[in-house]
Amino acid sequence: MRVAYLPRFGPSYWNLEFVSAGSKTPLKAGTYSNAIRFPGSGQQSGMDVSGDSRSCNNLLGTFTINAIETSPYNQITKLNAAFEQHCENKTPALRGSVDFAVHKTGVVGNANCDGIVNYLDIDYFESAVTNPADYINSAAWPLNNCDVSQLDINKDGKIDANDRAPFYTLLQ
Ligand SMILES: [Ca+2]
Ligand SMILES: [Ca+2]
Repeated sequence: MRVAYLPRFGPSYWNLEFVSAGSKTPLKAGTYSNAIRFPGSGQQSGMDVSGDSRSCNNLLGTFTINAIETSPYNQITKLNAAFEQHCENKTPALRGSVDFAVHKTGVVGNANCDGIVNYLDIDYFESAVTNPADYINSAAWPLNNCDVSQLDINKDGKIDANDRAPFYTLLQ
């Protein structure tokens, strides 16, 4: 799971990654202790909080998921978590929390999350249909908190080629 804070302007950014041991089990509410640097290992959960070009080579930490929700499209729609991270396994700690929710514009077909549907959505829509994971994980502003469900134009629970015809109808 990855949450990124990438402001449109300014130098500051944060990147937060959390994963359960073995990367097999979806994260749920609870505390994950003795986490090592993302992606963890088969026995240890993984985490990595970095920002402004600073990060740990190795780390030991703990993170607590207070609330997490995902959409049928495997997008994180809500996250409330706290973390403590010790770079290079040393005593000084980075402590913080993240409270995140997708921006639900409710505008069907609005692929670039700017509130309206027009030709500027075409490239983003095609990216989502071709590779939904890439679209969801896109580092490009403003997609990180876009509500992906608005690209399921025909409301069948999937974002795929079957949404193409109704999408282009929206643009007419
Ligand atoms: Ca748009
Ligand atoms: Ca669909």
